[in-house]
Amino acid sequence: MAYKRVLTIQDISCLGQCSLTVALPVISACGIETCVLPSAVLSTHTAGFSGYTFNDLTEDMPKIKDHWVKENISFDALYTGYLGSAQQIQYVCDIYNATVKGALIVDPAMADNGKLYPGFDEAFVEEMKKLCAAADYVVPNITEACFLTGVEYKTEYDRAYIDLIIEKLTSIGCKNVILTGVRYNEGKTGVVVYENEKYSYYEHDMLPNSCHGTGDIYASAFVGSLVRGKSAYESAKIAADYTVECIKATAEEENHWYGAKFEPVLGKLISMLEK
Ligand code: PXL
Repeated sequence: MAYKRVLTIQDISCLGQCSLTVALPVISACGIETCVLPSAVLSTHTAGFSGYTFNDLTEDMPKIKDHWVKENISFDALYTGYLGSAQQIQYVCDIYNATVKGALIVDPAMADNGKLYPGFDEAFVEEMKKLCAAADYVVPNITEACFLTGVEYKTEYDRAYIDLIIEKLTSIGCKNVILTGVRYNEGKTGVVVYENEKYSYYEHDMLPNSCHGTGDIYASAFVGSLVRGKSAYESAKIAADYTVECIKATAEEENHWYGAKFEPVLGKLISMLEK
């Protein structure tokens, strides 16, 4: 396997098992050099903690890009997650155009369970649509897909609803879509992979406990596998199986509410990738 270098742009939540503290170890475990550009530094993530600090690093982005361009630095892929401001989206596009030779993978990390995360608004969603339109792969959950498309958020739905979301995502310019958290059957959940205009679905057991940060674990494992050269469907499946292992590992301890214990099962991810 050729040695690949990925750039990921998302926040550092100092504590919280999300964003860069997940992407860096997970993609590195996939055997890929992982360079990081923090979009913001927070003392914790914003889901369940109060009084967290938030240092927006928007102004660093163009300076970092200029230095990389001067040094002739380039990346094989760019993976974006939680961004710190609407203005960052144009800077991210500039960084992509100036330094990245391969795929753009966008996790429009901004919402879950029918709601935007604190600090995000319609102006951010509008900018995020532009980044998604430029991406080779977008990895939204259903809430994020609804904000991007204007489709009403539902928790009970059928295949026609998911087809409508996919159709609307493609009409705003999304090329390939990995839609997470798609539940058609009791006790099950899964992921829709819409690639080259073809729909596939990977279904697996839905565990009783849910954890914060699983979207970031999922997207990071997807990116690691994709950049290693696996297909989008195989990567979506590996990422789902790995995320299930993380949730199972977390269920063993009741008080671990803020994130998923992805570290003890990194070996399982590596084994899945080697098959
Ligand atoms: O996991 C998504 C995420 C990333 N970064 C920060 C968050 C969240 C979700 O709430 O608050 C800072």
